[in-house]
Amino acid sequence: MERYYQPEIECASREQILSWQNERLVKQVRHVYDNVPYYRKKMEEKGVTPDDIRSVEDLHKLPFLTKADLRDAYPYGLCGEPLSKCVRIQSTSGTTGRRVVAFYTQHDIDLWEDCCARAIMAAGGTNEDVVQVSYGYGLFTGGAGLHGGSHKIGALTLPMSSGNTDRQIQFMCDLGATIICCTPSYAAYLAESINERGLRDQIHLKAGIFGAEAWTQEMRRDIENSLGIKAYDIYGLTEISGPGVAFECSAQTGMHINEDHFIAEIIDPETGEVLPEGSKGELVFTCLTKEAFPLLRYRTRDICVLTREKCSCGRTHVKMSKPMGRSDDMLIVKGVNVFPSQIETVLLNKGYAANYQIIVDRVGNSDRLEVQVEMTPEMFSDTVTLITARERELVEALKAMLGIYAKVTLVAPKSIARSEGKAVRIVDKRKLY
Ligand code: DLL
Repeated sequence: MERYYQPEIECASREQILSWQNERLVKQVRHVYDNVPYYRKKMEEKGVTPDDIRSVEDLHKLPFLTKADLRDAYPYGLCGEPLSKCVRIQSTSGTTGRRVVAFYTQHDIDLWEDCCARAIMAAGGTNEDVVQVSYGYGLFTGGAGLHGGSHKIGALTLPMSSGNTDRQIQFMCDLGATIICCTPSYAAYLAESINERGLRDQIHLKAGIFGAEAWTQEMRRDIENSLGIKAYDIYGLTEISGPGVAFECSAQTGMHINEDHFIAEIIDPETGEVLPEGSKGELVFTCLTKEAFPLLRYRTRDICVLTREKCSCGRTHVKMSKPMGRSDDMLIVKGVNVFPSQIETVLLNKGYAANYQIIVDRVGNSDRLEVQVEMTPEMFSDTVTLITARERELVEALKAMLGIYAKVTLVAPKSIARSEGKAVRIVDKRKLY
């Protein structure tokens, strides 16, 4: 079991980590150049050869990969191994209508599951735990990744997948699940359902591992309080394997990126320039150990900050902040940049649950922003005057946060459709993309 908390790797010195990265990068660039004609062409276009890449210092010479490249090369164009060596594909949920298909050899699956095992151990998991995996199984990486990680640490694994909330709660109670893995929005829904049924004292959860979508510190506190657990963030993306690329430790101050497998950079999303540590920008990953889908300098579109401050948990791997939005789905309303997480922060600070929808529309040439928010059951019996006053209060708070007017509509409890996977927070009727 100790194999999956690997202090010799997770707490290694910066020099040691760099030396692994240098050696692996050189090997990986050669592997990609020799086996992925699509990327070789991109290197040639930029006038770079594998001989130019001698260490991490040379990384900036390599061309970026973007989702557009994945689309162009779909389905096999970025695969670095013969199909006879590949044993699995996973795919994105395709909410944007553009599917990503990633390939894995058995070695890739093994390393991916190691990363997820590290995440579960960092959340206090051991082989004594009962881990309920309520991320979707199937093409989505959430179920498969956490399932594999849970097996690796020898925990009893409940492969629930998402949905069927009654059964989730029954198994959670009957089998004494101690760790739950799901999206934060589903965790909030489960918490609501458990408390409604008066079953809070029948659950034995101690921790939750939540990711795959943006969630705020306020939402973390809400889930922690309503379930009596510690809630850990986990990050990843299908292109770079899935969950476990980065995960939170007991410090809960950012997610350690598994630097023995991935090099992280922060770039200016407009210019592509590499930014100094501590800057806010777009996260870019280079896979060091993957065989079948070895993406180099992949632009995630996630906006965040990297820090190397000493962590109280002892891990030395660089930490990424929670993504603060995406460079591609950030809303621009009336010319102002709006991150859904800002709106969520206001709502949770004002005592609402994270059940809301942001609707953007265009009337004539003018953008209209509306936030529909569910009232709490207590508020629902309030007078119309009181409800109007609450709406006005939210309008003011949102204006202070965003700098623009947003219409606020308080709607009945439970009237916004619940999600078993990623919540649909934004309805952009302008169709600008
Ligand atoms: O969401 C992988 C995953 C599964 C991560 C389970 C964590 C837990 P995709 O469907 O490819 O993969 O979506 C990747 O989701 O680029 C981020 O924008 C967002 N995302 C993932 N984790 C987080 C997180 C999975 N912890 C995209 N916080 C990424 C905020 C996240 N956003």
